[in-house]
Amino acid sequence: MDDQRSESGTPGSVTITSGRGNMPKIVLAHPSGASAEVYPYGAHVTSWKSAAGDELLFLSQESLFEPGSAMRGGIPVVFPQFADEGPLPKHGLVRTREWPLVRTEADESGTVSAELEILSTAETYSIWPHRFRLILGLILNADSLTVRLTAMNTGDDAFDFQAVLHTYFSVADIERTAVQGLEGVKYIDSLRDRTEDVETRTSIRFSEETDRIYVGAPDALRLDDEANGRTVTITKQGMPDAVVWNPWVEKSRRLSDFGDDEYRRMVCIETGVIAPPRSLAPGGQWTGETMFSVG
Ligand code: TA6
Repeated sequence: MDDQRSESGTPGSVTITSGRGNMPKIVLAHPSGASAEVYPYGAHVTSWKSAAGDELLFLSQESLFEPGSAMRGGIPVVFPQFADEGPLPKHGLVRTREWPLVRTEADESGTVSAELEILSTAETYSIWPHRFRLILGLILNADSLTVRLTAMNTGDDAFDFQAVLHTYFSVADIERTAVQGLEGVKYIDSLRDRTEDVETRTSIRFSEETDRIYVGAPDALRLDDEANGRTVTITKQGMPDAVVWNPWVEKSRRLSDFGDDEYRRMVCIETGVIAPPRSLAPGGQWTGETMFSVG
């Protein structure tokens, strides 16, 4: 059913509490029982729970919650550079900076939404000499979470950017996990000197480290978390590319903020603009969004 109205007609809520590391945390609560949590630090979504109370996102037990470090898990926001594809810090500038909460709404239908915003500063300008404004919008319904990212060029020169929602999903067993929808799609293999190839598998399964950028991926993808008996549908708009990442054994050991065995319980399916980067003219605006739904 598409009707998101709560039985009682009561709206949901948005509240601000103290999160991990004493950082403020925003909690969106839908009348169905579904919820989402986002930290203004990084506009980092750290939790999305279904109406039944099941956590859909992975957050590492070892994640740091401190200024200067990115959180490990949830939905890091990558901008304006993906990974180490340029001279900026890995995954860009905004996952380790504050995004104030600028708007909330909980309407009669039950939908709960919030927007966080970050503006370039003299400090970001000293690292990346461009002026920008980004808005991360969250829209929570009973069965879905939509994450909408808008980038605006508020400066006088055009800039190129990459933008990604680096979503970590929680799965019960990586060896009983499949990603569907990428057959026939060209990919760049980040583990093999960026070699390009075409995905031949209908179902992507995991038995080794995987780190691939799928270029021009279909807008509907599916995550089958078989051991949990759960399927998450990923529907993107304005975000042409997708990344599938699992660090497997060795890389997990190398990541100081990630448990050695945690690769078994997560997979990243990332959505965004990567290859090629997008150009934004002065005054220009780009919006991409991804809806995660659980059946
Ligand atoms: O998107 C995949 C990736 O670029 C991987 O190469 C992997 O290192 C991951 O992101 C996490 O990056 P991080 O900087 O958060 O350790």
